[in-house]
Amino acid sequence: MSQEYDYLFKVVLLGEPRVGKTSLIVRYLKNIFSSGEYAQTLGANFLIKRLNVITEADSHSDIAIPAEKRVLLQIWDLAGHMRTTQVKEHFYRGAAGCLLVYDVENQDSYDNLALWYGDVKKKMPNAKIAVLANKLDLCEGVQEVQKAHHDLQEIAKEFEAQFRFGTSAKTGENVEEAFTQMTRSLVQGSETRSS
Ligand SMILES: Nc1nc2c(ncn2[C@@H]2O[C@H](COP(=O)(O)OP(=O)(O)O)[C@@H](O)[C@H]2O)c(=O)[nH]1
Ligand SMILES: [Mg+2]
Repeated sequence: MSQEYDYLFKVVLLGEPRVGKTSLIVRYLKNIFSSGEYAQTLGANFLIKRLNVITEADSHSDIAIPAEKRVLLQIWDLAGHMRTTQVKEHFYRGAAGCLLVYDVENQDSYDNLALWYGDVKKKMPNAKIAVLANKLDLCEGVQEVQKAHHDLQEIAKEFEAQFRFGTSAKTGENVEEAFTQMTRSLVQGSETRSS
């Protein structure tokens, strides 16, 4: 029997309680949104998503043909109100990518993201990093949206994040894009290393 996937990656979501980590995962996996708080994790350490990504043609290689890769994504969610210091080793172990999430309407969640980032640098120094500014749907007017994007740009630069997205688990804006971009980036990273 042929193997069912080309790559398996572990991706973790980090950030303060209530920023919408679980909602983002539920939106991505089930394409639904519930306005109630998800009290706990989804009852498991992680959830699985299968997806195919097309890698970009590699200009440094003779074979400049984009290829489709089958990926199994292991998405890890944080239980309830775990604080950074309590995050278990097994949560970080083997993670290839990290989505750092804050809430655009919650300044503390923005300020405290540095604590999570510090953890990431210590525990998973080679992980690819994305910063997600979630709840973008709550921004009112052009100015607020602009400020949100400006803040996001600043923090992504500070964290040397590979990419950043303004998201909304409520409307679905950029949710699939964020996970797909992370996956594509992980595939590309692996291909470059192995060639
Ligand atoms: N308006 C809005 N509310 C959101 C969004 N994402 C999550 N929420 C709400 O924020 C609260 C916390 O979400 P939850 O996913 O449990 O956050 P977690 O603790 O980070 O996992 C819930 O009431 C969600 O319905 C979003 O993008 N927009
Ligand atoms: Mg949660």
